[in-house]
Amino acid sequence: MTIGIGLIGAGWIGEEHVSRLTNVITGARVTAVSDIDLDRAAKVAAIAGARVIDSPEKLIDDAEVDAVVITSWGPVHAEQVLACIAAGKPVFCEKPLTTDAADGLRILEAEQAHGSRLVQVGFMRRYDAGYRQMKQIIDAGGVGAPLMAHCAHRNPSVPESYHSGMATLDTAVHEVDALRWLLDDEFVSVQVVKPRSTSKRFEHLTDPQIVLLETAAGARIDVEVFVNCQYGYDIQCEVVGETGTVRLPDPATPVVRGAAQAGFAVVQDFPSRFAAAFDVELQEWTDSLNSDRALAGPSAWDGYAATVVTNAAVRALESGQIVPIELTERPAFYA
Ligand code: ISE
Repeated sequence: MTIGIGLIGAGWIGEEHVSRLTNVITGARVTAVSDIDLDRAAKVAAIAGARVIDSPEKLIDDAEVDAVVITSWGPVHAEQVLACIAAGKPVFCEKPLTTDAADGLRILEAEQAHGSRLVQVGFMRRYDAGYRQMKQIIDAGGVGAPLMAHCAHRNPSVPESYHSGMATLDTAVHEVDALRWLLDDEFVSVQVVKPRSTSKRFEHLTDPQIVLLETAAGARIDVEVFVNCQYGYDIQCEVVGETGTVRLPDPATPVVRGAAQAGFAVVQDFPSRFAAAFDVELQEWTDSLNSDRALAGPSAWDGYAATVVTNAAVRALESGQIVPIELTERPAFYA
């Protein structure tokens, strides 16, 4: 069976996903694209030979759209996801599921009222081979009970539109989800520490930031977010357990020796760093829709929980305080 996909939001990630769904993923075909910029929508739709539909609402209701991929701007995700649930259509929503945790609660309620899972959130690190190996090792007890994790999330640079809150809302949100998943634990508090700022940033930005998280089981996680590091796109993660440590491998790439040095190239952007993860993520999503298996990827609960943490982190950045993270009780539906 081939699932008809409608894509909302034809920015660069939308374009990447349309190319991926057209050229890499089997069992799905992009049938419709919508974007407020109709020229952009037309350009991206052309990749798949899809139709342009001039509103997200019409796209969601379209007869050729069996499932929806949302790659629009974060603040409009909530209403678009809710419209998909109302139409009873599966929806893959890029992170963040919502920018405001209260909207996440509305999505949880709507999906439970529908009675089965429709929502998957695009936390692609869960599909990265290195992270999956770490997860297997931790779950098998390979390092004992996790006590700490040290993470770094570095981008070479960010545009002027990137503001200080985005360090958690947009960037460290990946570590928030990956660590909840790796440790199978929820966060209970967050603090954001500001080291000396780099001179290589736009004046308004606090960069780097260190995000300190505490889990319900008492594990402590530090995430260095440094989005103007200049040298590359670098993701590091080490989990320290009672009997050992496990570290995310760097992407496999040749080690070159010469000129009295040995080293390997550092990836420059996240589409390259996580290209394979994006492929696996959308293929597994498509396969589960085609097989009628329940969705197994990051759920609306995961999207909601991540937003509660990142909203608290923004308050922590602004106040300099340790901010408690208060999740609603996890519904059995999301057990
Ligand atoms: C971007 O939205 C991402 O998802 C990237 O993984 C992250 O590194 C970057 O900082 C974000 O802006």
